[in-house]
Amino acid sequence: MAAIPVLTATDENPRVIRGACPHDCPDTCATMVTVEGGRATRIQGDPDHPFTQGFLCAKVNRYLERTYHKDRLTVPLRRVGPKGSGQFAPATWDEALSDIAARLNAIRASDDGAESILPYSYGGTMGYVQSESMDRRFFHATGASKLDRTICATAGMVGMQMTVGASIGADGEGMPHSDLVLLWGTNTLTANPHLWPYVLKARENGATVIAIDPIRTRTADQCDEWIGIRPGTDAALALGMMHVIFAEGLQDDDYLEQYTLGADALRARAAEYPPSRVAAITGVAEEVMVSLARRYGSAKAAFVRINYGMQRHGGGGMAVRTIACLPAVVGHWRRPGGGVQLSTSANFQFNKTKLVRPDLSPPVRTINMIRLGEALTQPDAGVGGPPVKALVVYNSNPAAVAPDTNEVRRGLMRDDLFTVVLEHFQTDTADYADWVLPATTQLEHWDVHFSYGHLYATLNQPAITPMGECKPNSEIFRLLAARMGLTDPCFADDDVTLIRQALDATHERMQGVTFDALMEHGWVRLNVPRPYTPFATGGFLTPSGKCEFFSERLQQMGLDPLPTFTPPHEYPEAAPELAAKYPLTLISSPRHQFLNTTFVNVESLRRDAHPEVMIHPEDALSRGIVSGSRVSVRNDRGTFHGVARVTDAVRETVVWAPSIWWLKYADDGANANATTSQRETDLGHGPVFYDNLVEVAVAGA
Ligand SMILES: Nc1nc2c(c(=O)[nH]1)N[C@H]1C(S)=C(S)[C@@H](COP(=O)(O)OP(=O)(O)OC[C@H]3O[C@@H](n4cnc5c(=O)[nH]c(N)nc54)[C@H](O)[C@@H]3O)O[C@H]1N2
Ligand SMILES: Nc1nc2c(c(=O)[nH]1)N[C@H]1C(S)=C(S)[C@@H](COP(=O)(O)OP(=O)(O)OC[C@H]3O[C@@H](n4cnc5c(=O)[nH]c(N)nc54)[C@H](O)[C@@H]3O)O[C@H]1N2
Ligand SMILES: [Mo]
Repeated sequence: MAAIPVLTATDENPRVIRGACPHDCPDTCATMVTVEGGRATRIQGDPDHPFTQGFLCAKVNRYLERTYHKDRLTVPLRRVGPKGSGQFAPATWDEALSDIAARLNAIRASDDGAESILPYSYGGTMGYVQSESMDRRFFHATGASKLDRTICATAGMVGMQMTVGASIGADGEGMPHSDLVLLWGTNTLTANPHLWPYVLKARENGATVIAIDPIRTRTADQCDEWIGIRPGTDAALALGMMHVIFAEGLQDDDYLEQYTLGADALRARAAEYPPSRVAAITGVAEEVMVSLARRYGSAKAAFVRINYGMQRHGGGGMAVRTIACLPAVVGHWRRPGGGVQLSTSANFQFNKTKLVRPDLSPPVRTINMIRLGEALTQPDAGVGGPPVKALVVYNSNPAAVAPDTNEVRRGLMRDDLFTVVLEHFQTDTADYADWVLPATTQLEHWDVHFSYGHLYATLNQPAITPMGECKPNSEIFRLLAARMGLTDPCFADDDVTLIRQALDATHERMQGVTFDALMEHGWVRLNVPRPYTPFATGGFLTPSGKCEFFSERLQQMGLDPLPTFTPPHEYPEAAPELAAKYPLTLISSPRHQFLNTTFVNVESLRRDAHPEVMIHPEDALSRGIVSGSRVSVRNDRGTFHGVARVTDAVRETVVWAPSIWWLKYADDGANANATTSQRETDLGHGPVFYDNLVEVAVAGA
């Protein structure tokens, strides 16, 4: 590929500015933005970056269209109509900041105190500066309640912590050395597309590629095999694989002996999962399961890419933990391309303490973000303490993404709730705000990024000046801190200072990750070998230093210390009455062209699309549904509608509603989260978006 000239900011036009894709995706691409006459005219992937490899995804190729969208918010807006009506009038920054500062300070001074202020943020941008620095300092210093940011990954994260010790796993760059690739609960081509070239290289080198997913996704379609497992039953499949591996002597006794804890106990547990039992639980035929186990057991370096889809079930933490045991049973961690990868995030050791200043916070309560509905509608926020009286939302769109949107909306409608939303667009959440503040995009601000799918740190330099009166999140919190009389000198740090503080890290993996190196190259590999084999000779980050099949920590938490199959909350066998009413499991994983709710309003990506519901021919037939029928999807929590597509790409009793739609683009003002619950996973207090029984029926026009 031709080299792209990278010029410095002082050179003549056109300039190429290096950046980072800010989105919540494992790929964290290195971008190059061409700027001509002050306007960004082109965005492309860095051809030299080992993961980005010069291409961007369907969505981020449209980043300029999104940035220059006619609906970009460019001035502060004050609500002038009823909540939810979307009626706003422009205001000055001075008016907005004065009013917000006065309202928040009044709450702090009231009997309920500062804990009745709740920040709400998630992955709109993944950069440290705009998501985890000045904002956190601000809320810490005001004494606001803390937010437990569980909405995506904590079940799996804790599952990994309990087993290998941290969110660390196999390096994708080793995948070409693999002789078997399992894409297990991951829609790679949609959600992690920059891993795909490595999957193809492994296959060129002779590897078989297998997808394990209740849906035959576009990824599964490209694999050599698709195993259409029943949702929420992955731990049983993994235990069944271990059963066969131990029974047939395919385990690596030396690795087990040296680097694991509880191998005998695991072997006894696996013995409880013979193929017949596993087939009954998982819906995977015995011979398919046994063949998978044999191939896994006899492979030299199988790469198991698990992703977050499988952990969105009641037993999701245990599912991840159980699968994470597999490479230690067969010793695949020893070799490049072998092991399991959920996330690479814990390899990055930025100086978060300096960034977020936890010392500024008094002891306060913590509210779980997936229970926002409950927090806003129950007087003691469901966790004790004062009611939530102010909500400050940034980098998130909870009206559409949080589970149980009907309860969330009842909360957002409260007249006594003061809501501030920092946004690029008038989202469903912004419609409920008292103040909407216009925020900059990644083209307009500084940032520095980790990745959860590779091992490169990336810098983002601003390419253009902020649109209209937009300000970076960091600046908005800086200004609010000043208005509210917060005087700690840390509120004066500018964005480049924040980046330098993040990089002020001592961990040996961070050596060489410096501001100068990032300014020069745009991205820097962590100080680890390439490919990286973190557990080739043990070195697990658990208390014992071993891969913990037996976990004393789980035992202390009152949980099963060994891997086990934990059924979903809405498991038909355990809840026959519920299943009689609602016999189908709804999966609402991402639509290829959307990034959670980001990009839904970009016309070239939404096109003429409408919410869809994929249903198996047998399930459709018995309900009189044909492709094109308008259907309702419903349970006791709520209802949404979509257009049916009858397809054998979903297994029987599973329906798929590609997500996450903006409520305002749906003809009934609802999306899949009308039906999802605020219940938590077994580990990590995570959401159970796909552990969701529903019924589907033909609906009137
Ligand atoms: N294009 C695009 N890319 C994205 C996103 C996006 O919205 N759009 N979102 C980003 C974010 S925030 C995240 S967290 C990741 C999400 O991406 P992934 O981690 O890949 O997660 P999901 O897409 O939620 O689910 C992946 C697959 O798991 C399957 N699945 C569901 N339940 C089960 C189960 O019980 N067992 C098994 N084996 N499979 C199951 C689903 O059918 C789906 O195909 O992607 C990121 N990348
Ligand atoms: N039913 C169902 N629900 C789900 C999921 C699912 O698969 N199914 N997935 C879940 C998952 S994995 C996740 S991670 C969450 C995602 O939930 P969120 O993190 O809320 O993600 P988005 O919906 O993309 O909303 C991010 C918002 O941040 C804004 N934003 C981006 N950059 C900036 C910035 O610099 N400043 C400010 N102020 N705003 C910015 C964007 O405009 C966008 O509106 O949703 C969860 N909800
Ligand atoms: Mo996510």
